[in-house]
Amino acid sequence: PGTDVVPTEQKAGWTSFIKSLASMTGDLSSMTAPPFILSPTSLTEFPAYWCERPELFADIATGRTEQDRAEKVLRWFICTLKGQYTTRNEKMGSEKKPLNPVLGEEFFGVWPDVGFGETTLSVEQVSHHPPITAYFIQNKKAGVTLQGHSGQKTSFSAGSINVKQNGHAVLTVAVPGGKKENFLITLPKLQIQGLVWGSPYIELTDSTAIVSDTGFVANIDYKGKGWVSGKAHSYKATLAHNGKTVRSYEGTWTAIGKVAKSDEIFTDATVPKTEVSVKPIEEQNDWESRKLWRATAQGIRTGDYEAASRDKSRIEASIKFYLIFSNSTQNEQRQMRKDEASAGNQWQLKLFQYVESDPVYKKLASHVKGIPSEEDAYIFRGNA
Ligand code: CLR
Repeated sequence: PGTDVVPTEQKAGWTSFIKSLASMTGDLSSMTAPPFILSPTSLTEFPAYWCERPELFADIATGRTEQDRAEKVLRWFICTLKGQYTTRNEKMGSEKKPLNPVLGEEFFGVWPDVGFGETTLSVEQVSHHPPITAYFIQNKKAGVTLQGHSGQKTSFSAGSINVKQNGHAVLTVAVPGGKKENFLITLPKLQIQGLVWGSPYIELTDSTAIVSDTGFVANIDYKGKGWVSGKAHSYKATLAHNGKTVRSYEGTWTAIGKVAKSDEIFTDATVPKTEVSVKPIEEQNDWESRKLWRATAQGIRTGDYEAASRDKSRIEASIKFYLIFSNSTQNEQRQMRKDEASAGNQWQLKLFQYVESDPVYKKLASHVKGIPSEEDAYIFRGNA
C-alpha cells in the first residue's frame, strides 16, 4: 500500500482516467491522461535502454566459446531490465505516460568509445496505428548488433494495466573465423501496478527466452512480491544446451543475481549506467524526437499543460497533412484525401526495410513455447 500522490485538483481526472481504462481496447497511447502523469519523453527514446551498459554489450564478443557468449548475452540482457522498467520511477517518481511518437519520428544516439568501441543507436517510428518502434544498435569494433522492433497491446484487469509486448529483437555477434551467431530475444509481459495511488510502477511477469543458433537456450522467469513471500523484481534463469540445463541463476534484476547454489555474482544491476549522448537540438533534423517535441516537452516540464497540449495538437495535425501530401502524385493525393487511412500504406520507411517474415526468428522460434512460428521485422538499411 502506498500513499496517494495525485494532486488535489487532478483527483477527479485521475479517477475518471482509471475508470476509462476498463473499457480500453488494446492501444493506450492515444488515451488522454491527467497532466501529472505525462512524461516529456517520446517512446522513440526507449530503445536506448538496451545499451546503457555498453561495456556488457561489447563484452559479448570477447566470449571464447559458444556457451561463454550465450552466457554473456544473458548477463547483458538481464542488466538492461532495470533501465528499461524502473528508470521513470527513479527519475520522475513514478511510471509515466510517454509521448506517443508520430510516424517517421527518429531518434539517434551514441555511446562514445571508451576503450571497447563506439556504439550507435538509430530509431524510427515505423507505424502509428498500431504504434511500432524499430531500432538498430551497433558496436562496429566489437562486431555486435541488436536489431528489433517493439509495440504494445494493453488490457486492464484487477486494478492494473497488463502490457503484452509485440515484436522481438535479434542480437548478432561476429565470431572468429568470419562467422556470425544470432540470438533471438523475446520480450517480457508487464504489469503496471500502483494505479489507485497515482504512483504506477512496473512488475515483470511470465517468462522470456533467448535462443541462439548454436543450440543454447536461456529461459528467464519473472516474479514479483507474492502475497506470502518473495522479493519484488525477482528472476530465475536457466541456460540449456540442446535441452540439457548447463547453469542456473537467480536473484533480482534491479540488484544482484547469482549463479544458483553458489556465491558467484552473475548480474549486478547496481553498476552505474551510461546514458546515451544525443546531438544538440540545433543540429538535429526536424523529425528527431527531441527537436520535434521540444515545445510539448517544455510545457510538460514547466507545468504549462495548455501550451503542451496546443503544441501536441499542432504536431499531430501537421503530420497528418504531411502523410497525405508527401511522396505522391496529384491523383494519388486526391485519392488519399478521400481515404486518409491509406496514407499509412504509402509511407516510405527511412531507415528500415519491412520484411514479412524474419528469417532468424523463423529459424529459432520453435525453441520457445507459446510463440508464433513466424513474425515480421524491420531490417536496418542504414542512414540513407
Ligand atoms: C517500450 C519498450 C521498452 C520497454 C518499455 C518500458 C515501459 C513501457 C513501454 C515499453 C511501453 C509503454 C508503456 C511503458 C510503461 C507505461 C507505458 C507500457 C514496453 C503506457 C503506454 C502508459 C501507461 C499510462 C499509465 C502510467 C497511467 O523497451
